[in-house]
Amino acid sequence: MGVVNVTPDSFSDGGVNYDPADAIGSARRMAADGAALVDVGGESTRPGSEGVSAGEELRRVVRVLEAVAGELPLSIDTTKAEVARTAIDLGAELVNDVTALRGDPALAEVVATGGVYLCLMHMRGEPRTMQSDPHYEDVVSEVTSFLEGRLRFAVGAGIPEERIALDPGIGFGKTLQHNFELVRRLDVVLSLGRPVVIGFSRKRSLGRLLGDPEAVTGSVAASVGAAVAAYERGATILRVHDVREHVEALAAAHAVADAGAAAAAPR
Ligand code: HH2
Repeated sequence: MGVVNVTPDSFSDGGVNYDPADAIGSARRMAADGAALVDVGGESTRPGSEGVSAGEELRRVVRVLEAVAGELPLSIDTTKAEVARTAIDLGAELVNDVTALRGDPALAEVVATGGVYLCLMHMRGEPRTMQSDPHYEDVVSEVTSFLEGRLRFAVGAGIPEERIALDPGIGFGKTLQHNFELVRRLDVVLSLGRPVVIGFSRKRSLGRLLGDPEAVTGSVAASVGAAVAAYERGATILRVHDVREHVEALAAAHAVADAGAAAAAPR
């Protein structure tokens, strides 16, 4: 899943794709580089961000969606029903909601009636405050039981279970240790029986891991390492900014897994 943030302030690519022409070019390049899906967003959820109105979000994303809809598979990164409805009308196939249907009470019905896929993500708190001293007794079991509850809620709202993916929400109300522990024990999240999305790409934990305590982004190389680790633990959707690098690394990791499967097959 390639990331196109049509925003001035996203934590790692803010401004890069704020001009619709740039965003359209990026989306096309990501698809050409091997992205199976391009996730378009018009609101930053970086730590400390305040959010924008639905009108502003639509102003940012509609021209991009209109230009590439039908040409490449799209998802919409939004918490708002109005934005999701317009994106679905324009051809988006997945709604990526970082609030896991807790933000806008009208969103579940929009997803259900639109017949599209849904990603439910874990977030502790809200973007404005989520990174101020997050605390868990056991991050993996708490995140997993939250996702299980949101999955039940979504199914109860009429969204078929087989259309739902789950995401532990790397960097959303979590310390560096929490983020790595969630990937290390991804089998617990996978035990819910749904595909798992991981978005470690360029996140600050990767920069802090490499020795900069004030980092607000992580390097591409560290992002690729985290993505491969997540893939090897069963994640099947990797949300990334640097598509080509990830596709190449994952092709190699996949070839290793495939070689193992071939060796184990009866002759
Ligand atoms: N991360 C971000 C935004 N949306 N969605 C899912 N499912 N998983 C994630 O990890 C995730 C997400 C934050 O990254 P980005 O979009 O690059 O930045 P910003 O929110 O500042 O626009």
